[in-house]
Amino acid sequence: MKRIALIGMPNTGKSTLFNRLTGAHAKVGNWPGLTVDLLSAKLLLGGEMVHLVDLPGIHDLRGHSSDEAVATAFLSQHIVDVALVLLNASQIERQIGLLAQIARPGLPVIVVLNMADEAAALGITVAHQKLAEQIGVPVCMVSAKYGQGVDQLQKLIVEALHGKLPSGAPTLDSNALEAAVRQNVSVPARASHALTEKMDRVLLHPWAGLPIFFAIMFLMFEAVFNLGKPIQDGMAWAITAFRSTALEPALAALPALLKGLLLDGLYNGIGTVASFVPLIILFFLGMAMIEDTGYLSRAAFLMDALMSRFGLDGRSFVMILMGFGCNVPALMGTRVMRSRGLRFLTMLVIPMSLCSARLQVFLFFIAALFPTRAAPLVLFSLYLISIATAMLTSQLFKRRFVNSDPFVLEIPPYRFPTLRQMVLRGWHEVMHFLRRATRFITAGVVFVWLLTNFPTGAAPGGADTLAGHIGSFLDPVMSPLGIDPKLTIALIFGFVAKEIVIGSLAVIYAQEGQALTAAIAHQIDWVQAYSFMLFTLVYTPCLSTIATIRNEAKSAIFSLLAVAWPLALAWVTSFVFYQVARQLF
Ligand SMILES: Nc1nc2c(ncn2[C@@H]2O[C@H](COP(=O)(O)OP(=O)(O)OP(=O)(O)O)[C@@H](O)[C@H]2O)c(=O)[nH]1
Ligand SMILES: [Mg+2]
Repeated sequence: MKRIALIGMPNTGKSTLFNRLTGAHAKVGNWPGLTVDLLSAKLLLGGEMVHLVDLPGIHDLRGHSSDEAVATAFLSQHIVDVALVLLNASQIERQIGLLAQIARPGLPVIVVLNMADEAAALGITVAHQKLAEQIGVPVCMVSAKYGQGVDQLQKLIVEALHGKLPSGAPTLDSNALEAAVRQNVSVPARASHALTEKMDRVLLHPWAGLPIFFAIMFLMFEAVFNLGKPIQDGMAWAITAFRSTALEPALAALPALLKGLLLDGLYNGIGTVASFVPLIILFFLGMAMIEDTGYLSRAAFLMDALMSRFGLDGRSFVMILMGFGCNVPALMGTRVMRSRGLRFLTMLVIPMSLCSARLQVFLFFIAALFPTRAAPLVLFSLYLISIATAMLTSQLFKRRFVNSDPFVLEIPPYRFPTLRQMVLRGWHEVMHFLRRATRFITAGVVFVWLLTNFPTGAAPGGADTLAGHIGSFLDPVMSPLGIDPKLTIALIFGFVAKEIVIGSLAVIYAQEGQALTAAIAHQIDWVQAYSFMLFTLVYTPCLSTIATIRNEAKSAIFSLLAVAWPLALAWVTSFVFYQVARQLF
């Protein structure tokens, strides 16, 4: 199958074009360095199936960061049939140099000037036909985000695949290229993003910037919570109703044990986790707004000075924020860092980011034990503690992992997400949940069910079951934190995936929906709940996270540290909180 590669500098819209051409849902965001790995998808072009490959952004082919290495290794190891070189249409002069490096005899190249809409808004005009003639390579103006020019681009690709285009003019040297650009691209004397400048005067204000940032984050959490809670309640209600009206009658004839496994194990466990999915999607849409508008880059800028006191930098902060979604892509995102010390330190702190799987646990416990009014504040306090533990960790380890790379970040103009991008993003999150459900959650809840129901004869979930024995074995370590044996079992499974924590509570209590919330509220008070949440927040990240750390760091010792340190810190944090709070309340 023929192969087409998308090449360009970071943040030029490669992934957006990739999604546009293939209907895939690669992650897109207004942040340079979002794609750090190869993505490929098949697509039908002119009656032929071809592979389209989305590469991480590169500044030049001699780049030194791990994400650039992914791109250059791909280009040197694979045969590429057509190279689409993406340039930001409003920065052609700065980006054209890359074309000179990529073009080589025999390689058909198409220059794609993306973000034509932005260039037009800035008053930039490109005589792209003339430019194409002068440099001997086809040039196409597109707007990947809005779809303009994409048909034309597809036609060009088909022609290139059939050898109908001049392939790889051998003499594309950068001087000639720059001269051609000067002749054919006209930029008005003051091409500025007026709206961006206006907004940044407020949002990047020297002393108001940071408070505004935290206020925006808080408002976002509040909005997600207020919008999402009723939806989640509705889901929980529907899941309970489906069980009692349809499933129970349908399975009535099955043997009790099998029925227990299917209903109290699988259905309760997965149903309870699933009821949080709409809320999590809302949360991701909120994060996507912040990411896609370009505000994330501002956050990096605002936090850089503060972060550098802790041995990190603005990019590390952005990775921590990305970790609020899922730690795995955030860990991979550290590939843009050139300094090994900085990269390792950032990888050590990312697992402290309150990811969406932990968010489910917290939403559940907050709903069970705190009044609705207090809920957003309690949740926000956990986010702040998440950042604080990350800072504490980096403070303690910064001498071990020293940052040797100066921080340079280009701040992109504000861009507003389209409905299409939002829908793709929401869909991506649903798929993510389903993947984790098939990989971990199902097996986890079945396993918990076995532990809480065997040996037969013991009261399900009671002290004589296997789970009961494990729980009481660990009790001397966990009871000083106010964490009882049942919660301890849930935490053990949380090692695998944090989603299982809630799923396994549903199984352990053999309840779901409102009944489960009530059962837990009956068993523990808010101090215990908060201590449990603190432990869940900090302790060892899930299996996927550990595997990613192992893969990215390629060091067993570092991976061990990344598992052991959070576990120890979690214990101490919960212990201190619980012992102090017990004295006070
Ligand atoms: N206005 C406008 N914005 C665009 C266009 N194409 C992409 N964008 C936006 O530009 C930003 C970057 O897009 P991505 O597709 O993530 O860029 P990328 O080249 O894959 O970036 P890296 O993966 O970091 O190398 C996102 O906010 C997109 O929504 C376009 O044609 N017009
Ligand atoms: Mg990308």
